[in-house]
Amino acid sequence: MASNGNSSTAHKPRGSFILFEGGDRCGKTTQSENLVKHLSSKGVDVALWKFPDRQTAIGQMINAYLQGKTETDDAAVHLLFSANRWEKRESMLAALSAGQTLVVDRYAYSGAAFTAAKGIPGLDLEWCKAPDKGLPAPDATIYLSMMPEAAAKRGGYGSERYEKEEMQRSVAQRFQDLRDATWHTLDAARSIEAVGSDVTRIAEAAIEACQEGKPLEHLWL
Ligand code: DGP
Repeated sequence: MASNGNSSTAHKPRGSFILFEGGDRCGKTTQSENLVKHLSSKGVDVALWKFPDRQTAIGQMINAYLQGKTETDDAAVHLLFSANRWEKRESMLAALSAGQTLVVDRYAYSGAAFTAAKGIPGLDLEWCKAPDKGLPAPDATIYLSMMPEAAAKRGGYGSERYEKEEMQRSVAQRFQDLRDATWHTLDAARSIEAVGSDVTRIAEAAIEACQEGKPLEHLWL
């Protein structure tokens, strides 16, 4: 159908890409779910996404690796995590341009931080960032900051591969190296409500900026 510019969707502003990052057990799942509920209740078209997406064929390989059922070369598994983001890129762009706000639980910053944290010669932060260059960039990155010791006390780490205090300390350091203009660090040791009210403020500002025409950017180019 030809557009005459009068269609109600012709100038629909794009959705906002709001990302949660942080170490394991920092409260990302709770905060991202609460944010989606809050935004939905305000009539915002919003969806919750999570990486890795363990449903795809690549995601199932990642899942087996995280659960210790398979051993995979560290560089190869890094590229699988990245491929898992690239395979979702088109649907991500389609949702955003249709006006849907995406609240995303982990993304390329986790990708770079977790592999670089292993300290493997050759797999430094720049190497780790390279495969994700050009992916859609978040409009706001909410980093939930928490001491790994405190995170471990929250019911303890589970049995997955990276859920160990020493690894989490190293991951936290790498996240600091990845901070950029989208970054908002929140003290995640506070109550769910206190963190949540900061999250709401940041997310609403990001959504407003997109409604006012802020262009979507691309990672690390
Ligand atoms: P989660 O489903 O959020 O608990 O994530 C699973 C684990 O995988 C968690 O320890 C963080 C880690 N992780 C998430 N994304 C990546 C990635 O892109 N690369 C690597 N190496 N690890 C990741």
